[in-house]
Amino acid sequence: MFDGLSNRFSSIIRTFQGKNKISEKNISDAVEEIKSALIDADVNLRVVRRFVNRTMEDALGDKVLKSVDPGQQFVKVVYDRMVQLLGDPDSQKLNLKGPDTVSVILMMGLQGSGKTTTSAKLAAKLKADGRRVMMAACDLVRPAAITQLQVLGQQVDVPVYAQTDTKDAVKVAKNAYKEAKRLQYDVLIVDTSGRMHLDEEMMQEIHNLTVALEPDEKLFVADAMTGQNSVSIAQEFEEKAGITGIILTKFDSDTRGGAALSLREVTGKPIKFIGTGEKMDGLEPFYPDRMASRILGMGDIVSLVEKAQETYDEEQALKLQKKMAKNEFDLQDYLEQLENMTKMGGVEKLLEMIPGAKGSISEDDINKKELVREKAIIQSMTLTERQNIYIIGPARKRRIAKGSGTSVGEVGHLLKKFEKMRLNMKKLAKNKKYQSAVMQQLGM
Ligand SMILES: Nc1nc2c(ncn2[C@@H]2O[C@H](COP(=O)(O)OP(=O)(O)OP(=O)(O)O)[C@@H](O)[C@H]2O)c(=O)[nH]1
Ligand SMILES: [Mg+2]
Repeated sequence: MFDGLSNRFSSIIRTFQGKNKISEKNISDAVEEIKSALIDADVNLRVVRRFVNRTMEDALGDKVLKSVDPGQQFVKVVYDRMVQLLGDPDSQKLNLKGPDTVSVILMMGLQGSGKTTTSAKLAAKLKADGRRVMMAACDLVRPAAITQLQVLGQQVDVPVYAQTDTKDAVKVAKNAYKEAKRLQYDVLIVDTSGRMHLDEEMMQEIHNLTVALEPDEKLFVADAMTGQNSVSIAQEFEEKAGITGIILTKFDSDTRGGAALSLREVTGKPIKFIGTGEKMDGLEPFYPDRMASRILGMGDIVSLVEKAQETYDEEQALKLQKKMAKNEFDLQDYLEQLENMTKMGGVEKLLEMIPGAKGSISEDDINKKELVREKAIIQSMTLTERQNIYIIGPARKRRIAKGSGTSVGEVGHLLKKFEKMRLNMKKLAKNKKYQSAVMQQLGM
């Protein structure tokens, strides 16, 4: 994806790098090049025009032409505009309710766009985030659809609600919701049948589903290969059902990228995830900034972005420290840290990351098996339990132990250990000397 576009962009950009004098003519030539590159990538014409006009506006101002490093500034203008075109970093996250209510995610889109596969991928992802997820098989049109979802559900170890005694998708969805509520799941992902936007009856069904379920997220699943065609289809779905976000599948395919670059601008809805393969781990959050640097094919941009990322980590660390000082550090935070550690691949690194951890957790406390067990235990808790361990009485302990394949004793052990750790952290985080050390460590 984006190979062609990226080649064009990097050659345009290369001519600007290091140039310390550029003219208006240079800029308008470059923008003209960008325009034709975008059109060749099958980007919606209206979107191209807007992008080009805005880039021109920014680029012709004093900010670029009179700056010390106009080449670099121009590149930054293009980059910023590209990020903006792709979305807003704050709207990428799913909007789900708290864990004590069932949040509903409705998947919709054309036939074969990837709804069923993506439902299971998303279920796996949310489960890994500690959510209790169930799926509902509401494609009652294609004969094998229910089995397909069940097979995928088994693969990712997420239960599937299905009914073979009716063709009424709304009825199944409502029953699934009741069942999810009864069994205390907190996310219900509803797979629906593929529908042509021209089929009135099918579009009415998706409308009825949205009315019956009042979904928290209505995700339009679009195949990146359909190019800018998907734009008009998305608009139809928006009219009939409302869209809260877009998932672009088959990003791993060899398409020119037009859909990715057009959908957000035309619909105003964020692209939340991209599908990057047929397997269950082929789903990634969509980051406008990273995608922009990929499209622009630029290393410099990447380092710029990495710098920003560092600041983010610093902010996180400070936030965490504040929480600790107030004794608000909870099991959910702890779980996130455990997950960070798995990502970064080292206990040492983690201890450096959590202000206070190095002193308060002795390193022999941390052995790998125990961490895996702890993660499982916390994942079997509801978010409320993670936020307030004091509500965990004997009955909850039994449930958590059962859910995580551990014993009540092990659950109790984790709770005790966590309490002690938190107390130590609080003491440490309140210590003035320590605070200034943290600040210094963060370079502030
Ligand atoms: N390469 C690749 N293939 C994908 C991706 N997502 C889905 N697929 C494939 O696309 C095909 C259709 O996927 P489904 O999940 O069945 O699509 P659907 O929208 O549920 O289809 P209908 O229920 O028939 O409307 C399958 O062969 C999937 O493996 C992706 O991100 N990358
Ligand atoms: Mg399907």
